Amino acid sequence: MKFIKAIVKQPCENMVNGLTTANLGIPDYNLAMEQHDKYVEALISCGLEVSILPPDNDYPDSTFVEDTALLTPECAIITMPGDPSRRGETKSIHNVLSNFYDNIEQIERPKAVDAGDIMMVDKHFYIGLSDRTNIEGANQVITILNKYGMSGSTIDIKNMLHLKSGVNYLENNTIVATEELWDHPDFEKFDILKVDKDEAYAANCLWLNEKIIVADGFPKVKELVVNKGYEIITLCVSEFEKLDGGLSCLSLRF
Ligand code: CIR
Repeated sequence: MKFIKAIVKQPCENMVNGLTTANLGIPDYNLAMEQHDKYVEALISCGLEVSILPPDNDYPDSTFVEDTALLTPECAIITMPGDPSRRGETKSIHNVLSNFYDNIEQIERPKAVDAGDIMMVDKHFYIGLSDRTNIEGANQVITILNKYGMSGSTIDIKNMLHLKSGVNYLENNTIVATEELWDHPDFEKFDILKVDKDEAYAANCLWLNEKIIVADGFPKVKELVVNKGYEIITLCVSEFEKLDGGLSCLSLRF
């Protein structure tokens, strides 16, 4: 797998009104902008060409572009975000993706899918059933994937916002996962880097062309990833953590 391009959207001042369960306080917009700039630099240093979309104050959570589309080697699937306040975010993403994809599919209401619930492992996609993604939405994604010669399956999740809040694929048959998923039968075949409860946030690591971006401030996860032989980049994303967002949420990669 090689990623060539990424799409990001700058945070907006209205991010202070974003959805959250985190209890970590209100994000500092200026600091979020600085952290976002560093995030873009990191993507570039991993070899990606990055399209930077301007902020959109109408959608406080719109910097979390990952949720708005599933990008596969064969097609893009525009999602139907599970929270009504985020549904309008897909329009600008659809517009920009039409510059890159001939095949663009669309999830329709009342189905719901946030792509933060979808983990790609080669041509198979694990889809978390969460408060944001329902079975009808997941089934529509699987039907579309099948049409393009790919496959998908569902995973029930409980104590996390999105599937990728708790598990991420680091290529090389390796996943990094929080406790809820360590013994999941679907993940038996993988080598699992086991993330302790107190560092659960950092399970949202991002594999990009042989490097792994890890959230700063989580020494045990950093050690796990380094000991596995990966080259890492650490980034502080504290202002996005305040809105339950992690490293993967901040970009679409393809
Ligand atoms: C939300 O609750 O929708 C945003 N505050 C955070 C979205 C994070 N996205 C992700 O995990 N893919």
